Amino acid sequence: MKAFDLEQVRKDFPILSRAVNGKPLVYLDNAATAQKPACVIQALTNYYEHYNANIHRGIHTLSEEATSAYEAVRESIRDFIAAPCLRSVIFTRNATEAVNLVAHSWGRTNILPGDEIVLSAMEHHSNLVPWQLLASERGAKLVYLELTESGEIDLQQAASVIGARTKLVAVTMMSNVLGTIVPVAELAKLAHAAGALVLVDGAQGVPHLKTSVTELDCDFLVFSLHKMLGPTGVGVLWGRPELLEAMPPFLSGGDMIGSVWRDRVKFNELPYKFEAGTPNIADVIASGAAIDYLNRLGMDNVRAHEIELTKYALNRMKELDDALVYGPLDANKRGGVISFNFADVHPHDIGQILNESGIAIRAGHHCCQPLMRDLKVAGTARASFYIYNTKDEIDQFLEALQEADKVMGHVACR
Ligand code: 7TS
Repeated sequence: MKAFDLEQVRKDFPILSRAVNGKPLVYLDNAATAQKPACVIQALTNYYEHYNANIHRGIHTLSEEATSAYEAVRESIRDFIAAPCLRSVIFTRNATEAVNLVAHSWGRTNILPGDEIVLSAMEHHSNLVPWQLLASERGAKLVYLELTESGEIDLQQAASVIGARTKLVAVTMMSNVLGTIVPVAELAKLAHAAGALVLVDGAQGVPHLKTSVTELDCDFLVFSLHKMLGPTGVGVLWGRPELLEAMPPFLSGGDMIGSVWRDRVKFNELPYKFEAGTPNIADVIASGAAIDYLNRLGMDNVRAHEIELTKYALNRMKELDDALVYGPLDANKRGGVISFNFADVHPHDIGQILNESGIAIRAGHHCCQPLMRDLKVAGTARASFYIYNTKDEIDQFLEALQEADKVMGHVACR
């Protein structure tokens, strides 16, 4: 039985009916951002047409409606990540801003000279550069979880790296390059035994895997709504409430205050302490429609669909003699992200040839330059799937790749 009605799902996404270079669009760049269903686009227009107002301040009807719609999304997100309480769900601009919030607020208060921050070797720059800056400011050190040959976390090495000096383990839930699903709960066990905290970068994980902060056993979780059918400009930080209570504000100004005197300020309570200024009201509200859409499909079905597509694509890619595929080969151990190279062909050339057939993939370093250095490549081509992708699209992708392989010439793969 099909996990959901794929044809109906495709009809819900207006953009999927457009053509690119005279061919129907095949959108395989979902790890960068996902497309938006009509209900999300309508939620945006509906807000602006009917109840556009600033929130948390007005006593008029429009402001009350906007405030309750905005706060209802906080509750949807709390439920989506199975968080125990609402006040620990904080809206940011994106996952990157949420990591920066933790690095500035928790990091500057808690990281001391000689402390170690443990990252994996496949982190996106967003979960790497903020820690580099913090470490150099505080005299702390970055330590890395190395990957196995198949691009997975080596738990034995992790156990040898996470220790008394570790203050934080900051890891991705799913790699945006290798697709690897990280055993976060196992790492959290090691981290907590060493007295360290765990931050999970859920930018790739949360849109594709059923998520529970309790099961992950993490202390902070960050993610971006635009990768899960929502608009751009909305991210989330979830943190353990007792940690967030003890943290100083990140940005300051309106909304994050309780009372202000000429010479001092008393901060607002959670979550508002971390939401300074007018937030991205419209996009948060439309994010709620995205969450509702994913809930209607069911995250288990989303995952099942992606496993099926990934299995199919990995299998078909074996037909390409010249292709080198990175990451775990077992679709159950990875998300729907397939990075690959043809020996001696620049990934940008692959991307351009595919674009001529209306197929959108990404090529480059994917904001993971240290991982590219480990892989000894400048970049990779990357196809990434979501709920609306089909096996037929993967066939078109494979045909175009075979064509590209012919055009670019055959060079034996290593
Ligand atoms: N973490 C991971 C694992 C990511 O894949 C990304 C974005 C981010 C953090 C940052 O998310 P943002 O919403 O704050 O920008 N990844 C990608 C990608 O792979 N291609 O484009 C963006």
